[in-house]
Amino acid sequence: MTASTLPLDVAHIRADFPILQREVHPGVPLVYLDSTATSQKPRQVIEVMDVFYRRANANIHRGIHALAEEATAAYEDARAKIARFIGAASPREIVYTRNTTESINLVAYTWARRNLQEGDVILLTEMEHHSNLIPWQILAAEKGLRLEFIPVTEEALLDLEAYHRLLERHRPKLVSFTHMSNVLGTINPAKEIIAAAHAVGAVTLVDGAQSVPHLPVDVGELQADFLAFSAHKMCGPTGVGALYGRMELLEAMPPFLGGGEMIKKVELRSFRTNEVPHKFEAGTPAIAEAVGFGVAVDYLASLGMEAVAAHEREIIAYALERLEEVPGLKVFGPSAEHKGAVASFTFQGIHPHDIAYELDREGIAVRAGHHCAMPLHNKFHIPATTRASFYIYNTREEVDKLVETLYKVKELYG
Ligand code: C6P
Repeated sequence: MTASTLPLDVAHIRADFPILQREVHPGVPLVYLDSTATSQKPRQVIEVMDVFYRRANANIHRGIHALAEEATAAYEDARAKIARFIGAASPREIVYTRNTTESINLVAYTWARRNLQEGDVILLTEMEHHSNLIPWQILAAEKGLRLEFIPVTEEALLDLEAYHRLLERHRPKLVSFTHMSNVLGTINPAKEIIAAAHAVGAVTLVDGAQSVPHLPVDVGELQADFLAFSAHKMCGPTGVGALYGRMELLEAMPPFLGGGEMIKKVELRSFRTNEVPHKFEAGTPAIAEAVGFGVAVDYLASLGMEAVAAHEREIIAYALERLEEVPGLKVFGPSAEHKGAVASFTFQGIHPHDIAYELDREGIAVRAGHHCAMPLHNKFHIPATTRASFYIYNTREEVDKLVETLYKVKELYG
């Protein structure tokens, strides 16, 4: 299959991403296989942010002048687009944050700190990114909470039987899990996990950092209580992310950070909080970035998330097939049908940093290391992996280039 017969019109998409036209070294074009770390940005996003600063820049929710009103409208329109993109009932259920990490911390420092008591259990999984682990470790130490973990099987899937047993045994107050692993690519059955958690009265938080950019995600369909995600992994800018929260929960939560915008009334020794979502948005936010986030969501919606997911299924199936041909290379993660477009691998004892260095010499950008998931690497008894990840603009030809270059690396280090 060539680029043009893939479920997306990849040639057309690639033309929207200026960075993909550049050479990384003289005469060496970029092959960007690191979208799990951050995606590239289409010109539509870059341009809207440029236009914002050229024409509409002002602080929001504060001024009465024309620019302030335009900036506020653009910021709030973007919130409405993000809400529609994930099927939220109202834009008010979208809280702007800096990123997924801050979204999860917001829940830890407000909802969880208010509602969890000593001895309560938070159920996580063994495949969490540090962002969905450390906030809970910090809170557990502060409040005497217990952390339990859904095990990962040898096939790199969550052990759902163990999950049901853990729910019965521990009756957790919160189940917080990654929808898609940034290392294994495992796509977890979020709807089933959430339904079972709700059956024992637990609140659920979905780490959507890797799912929202790559799969159709609808919070109504999932019945998620909280969903955290970042703009920069889904064609948007860095510095802005979102927390979706069910309105009833957001209404009852105390504020996160204190300062301007999150208040309705202030006296010297007291304050009254603003309405949701402003209650959680203290200080001047990343305004141009939020506007860029809205356009990123438009961009993905115009492609269609079903088509995005279908494209990635094609690419990862092809990548797995090609990588498995390479002697001495071992890809971690489940079989293609359970997997997003992420291939983390070890390669016959060659250090992942050496592999990444050699790939870079050929213009191929991958990530090497523990990918902020040290416990998961420990589970598989490896310190690090090399990770190639794919998105809407990647082609089979780029997979071929990766594989060819890996053969060269093997010759060099083998
Ligand atoms: N993973 C990676 O290279 P932030 O940094 O807050 O936007 O996203 C954090 C995060 C949370 N959960 C998952 C599953 C993630 O993959 C990430 C970010 C990047 O794998 C950067 S460490």
